[in-house]
Amino acid sequence: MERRTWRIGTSMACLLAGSLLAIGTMPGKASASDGYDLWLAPAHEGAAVPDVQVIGDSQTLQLAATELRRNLTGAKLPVVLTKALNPALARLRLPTAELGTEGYLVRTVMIAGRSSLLITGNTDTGVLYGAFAAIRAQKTGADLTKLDLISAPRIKLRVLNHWDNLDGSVERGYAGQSLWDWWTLPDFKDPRYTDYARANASLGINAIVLNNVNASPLSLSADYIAKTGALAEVFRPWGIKVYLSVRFSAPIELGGLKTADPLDPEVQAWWKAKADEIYRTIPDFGGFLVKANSEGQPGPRDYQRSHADGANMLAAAVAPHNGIVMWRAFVYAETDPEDRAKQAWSEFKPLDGKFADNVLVQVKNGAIDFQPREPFHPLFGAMPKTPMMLELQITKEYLGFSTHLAYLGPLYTEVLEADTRAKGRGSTVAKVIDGSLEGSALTGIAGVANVGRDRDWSGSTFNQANWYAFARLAWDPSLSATDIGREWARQTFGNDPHVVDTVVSMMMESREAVVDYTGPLGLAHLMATGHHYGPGPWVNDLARPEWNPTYYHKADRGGIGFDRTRTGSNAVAQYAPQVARKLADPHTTPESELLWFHHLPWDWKMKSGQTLWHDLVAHYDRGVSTVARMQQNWDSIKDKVDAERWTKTASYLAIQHREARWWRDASLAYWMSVNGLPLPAGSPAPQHDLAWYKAQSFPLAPGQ
Ligand code: GCW
Repeated sequence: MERRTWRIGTSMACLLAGSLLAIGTMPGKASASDGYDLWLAPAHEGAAVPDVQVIGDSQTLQLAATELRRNLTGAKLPVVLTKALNPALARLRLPTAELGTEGYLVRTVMIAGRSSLLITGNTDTGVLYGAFAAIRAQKTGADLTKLDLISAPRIKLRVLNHWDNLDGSVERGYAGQSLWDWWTLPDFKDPRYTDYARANASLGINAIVLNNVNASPLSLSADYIAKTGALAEVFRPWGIKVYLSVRFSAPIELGGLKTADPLDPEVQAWWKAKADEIYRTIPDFGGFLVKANSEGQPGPRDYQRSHADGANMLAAAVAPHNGIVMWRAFVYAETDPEDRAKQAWSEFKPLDGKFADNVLVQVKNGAIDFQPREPFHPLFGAMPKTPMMLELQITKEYLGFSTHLAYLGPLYTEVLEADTRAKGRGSTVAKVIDGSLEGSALTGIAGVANVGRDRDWSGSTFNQANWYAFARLAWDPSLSATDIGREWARQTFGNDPHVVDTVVSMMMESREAVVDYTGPLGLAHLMATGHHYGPGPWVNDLARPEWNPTYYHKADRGGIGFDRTRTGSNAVAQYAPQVARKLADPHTTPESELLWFHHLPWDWKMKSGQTLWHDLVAHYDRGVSTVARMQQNWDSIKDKVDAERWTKTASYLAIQHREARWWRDASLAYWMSVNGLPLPAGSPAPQHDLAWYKAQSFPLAPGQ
């Protein structure tokens, strides 16, 4: 890769100061950065280039060597890159079996009489991951001569889902236009595609779905297959396969057939021929991702066929090429009066065991829709015979777009650590998706990408941490959100302990702040319509009942919350009995999920001893004051962070503070209009009346 794409626009002096910081010796100001380098800022120009020896011949090994030469500083020993099957390593008796197909080992050993840093794996990609692991270790303060790393990913498919449209827009994208310039592909391969692949490879992402799940049939046309092929070529040496979202009715729109019925032989033949065509151009094409019978998308239910019928038809088309199908369980229908939170389980649970071997069912973390907090989805643990993928949202559709600082590590680990109790204690969501609970061979995790053409890729420096955290957890779902945050902060801002501590403390309280000011105590889906920007708890006039916030909070003079117990929708019964029992009783339901499962009177006594109303207000207040504290923290490291990133973050925090107050005030003004209660003493009145909040309109909000 060309150096120029990784240029940091600044003076040598700053570069030097920054890189010294990076090895943890000198406090000072991190070098200026526009964020393009992500967590991979290169070593400074003057640093001694390490002696890197590659044994073997592949583009991937060469890329690994280039990375080490660019990034390692002060390596006192030679670095040797080679695959583990190299006979020269036999006498070292390395635990290669532990490494699988993508794992790595990094260790100081004697090779040809010289103490060397060996980076190895069973495959070229494993070696590449090892090189990035060594770089990461050094950048976070480890001594290269003492490195002893062995690691293999716990999840096979570590996927980014792009919701990118062919016209360049990105659904729920807040970092500019799509990275893919479909117009100039396949002829022009923007160097940025390589930089993107490299960033993903540095964290072990091995799969990219290029296009939106609300898919255009055109992406399966011959022209677009060629374009996809060009991207696949760029990604291949970085260990990344491409996948496509497909529109279920493509045989009609593209193929001119009269039906897309999955049991129709002509339809099956069309998909088979289409898969063959794709694989002729892209022999290692990964497979398909499908959103069917959801939010207006076509699907097998249009023909009275099941989701398994639909998925299996596509699975049969890609199976001869070792392709897979990721079939989303994010389904709910306006024609179905059942509680929206129950519909996916009702539809999919009976299909357990009916999916082909190369199908994974992709399930969002919660049963509704990527809200700032949701209880874990009841499908986890409920389909033991079906490989189940977890889908997380990295882009912050419901957590303040690109401007609010919300580190999602704690959201991700909260769901991964949730105990489904499907097979007794410790049946965590992580174990469901890494296959260890049921012994599934096919495992996967997907994140809805937050990247675009913004110079800093993700719309803000701190949004990069969410991409980073997703990928690190995809590799090892047992990592802690704090450790990941610390690791990211060190690579992003340098190793000054004060900076790292400050940044990590901001990150670790940020997601809870968003929960507090947008939807505390288990409230959710209270946002304004369409663009989902800002509060709209009063909205109750949309065509479909479950699109209205009032459907979710059910607030009235008597109380607030959605009764999902036996007296209500009984969604709790979809969980394993031990979990269901706990959630059926408001006294044993975690207060953070209270109003998700229960409709309670405003004067319900909370664990704090206060009424529900008072606690609710306290959460809103806490949300706003946490953002104020984050601002103060950021101010305290002004002289330690480069002006470019500091200023942008400070401006964004100011936006967040204003909008946190807006969310709080609008929500409280509305709740008070419903319950007629005064605010507790000391809690400031909303800045405007309810009518003012209702009158706000944002037709140009991004990401739609
Ligand atoms: O959260 C909702 C979004 C839609 C999205 C949908 C989904 C791609 O508002 O924009 O569509 O989820 O996940 O399919």
